[in-house]
Amino acid sequence: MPPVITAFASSPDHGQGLARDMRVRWALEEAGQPYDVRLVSFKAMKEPAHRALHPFGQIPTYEEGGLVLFESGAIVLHIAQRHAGLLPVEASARARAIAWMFAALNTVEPPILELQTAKFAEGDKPWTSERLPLIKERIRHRLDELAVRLGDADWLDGAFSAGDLMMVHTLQRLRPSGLLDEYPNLAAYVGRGEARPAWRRAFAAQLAVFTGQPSGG
Ligand code: GTB
Repeated sequence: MPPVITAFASSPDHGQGLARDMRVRWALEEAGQPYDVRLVSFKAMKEPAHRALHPFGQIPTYEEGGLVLFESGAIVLHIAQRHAGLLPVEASARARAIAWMFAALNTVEPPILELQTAKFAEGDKPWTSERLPLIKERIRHRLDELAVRLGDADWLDGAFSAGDLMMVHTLQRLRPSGLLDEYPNLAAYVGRGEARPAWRRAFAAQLAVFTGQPSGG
């Protein structure tokens, strides 16, 4: 039985791949593993059946045999540890790739999430116009550092890894703000991620949820 993941029945981004099931889909595609998807409504996410899988009532989740996982980072790490293609075999390189996964989630993503919250959840608050430039500066600070480290390399540490997968998906959320385009090497890095056949298959599959058209894969 293939693993079953959960995704939005109706994603607010209209299938643009920004919801975090995209990370799991992409990892499974990189690993060449088939999977099934169970779509959940916002209402169903908060009901006991889904909360039994995800204590915070969110997507994505991952069910495989008796194993149930939540948190996109933990799910991608699980997939990467079980299947070839997402983590180097050599122990030190493997540890460094995992460090990049954590860097994406713990160091780069938090200010990006702050920007989303400020814009979409607190956009009507009186302090938001003053707060937005501060948040953008915090993001730029991280992007400056990341851009220097990446330099003109294709990927963060040698071959493409789960660290790049998490970082590319994290950075994609910045695109509408224009901040990503201030960093040509990071924009090109995200473009390389999106050019990967596995990314394209994953994107087509989650877009098909929105369009109702089969993704062909
Ligand atoms: N840390 C968790 C993880 O990495 O798995 C965070 C999970 C999470 O935030 N899930 C979101 C969710 O279920 C979907 S991905 N939200 C519903 C809720 O909390 O009630 C976040 C997301 C949502 C929508 C867009 N979008 O439309 O652009 C982008 C990202």
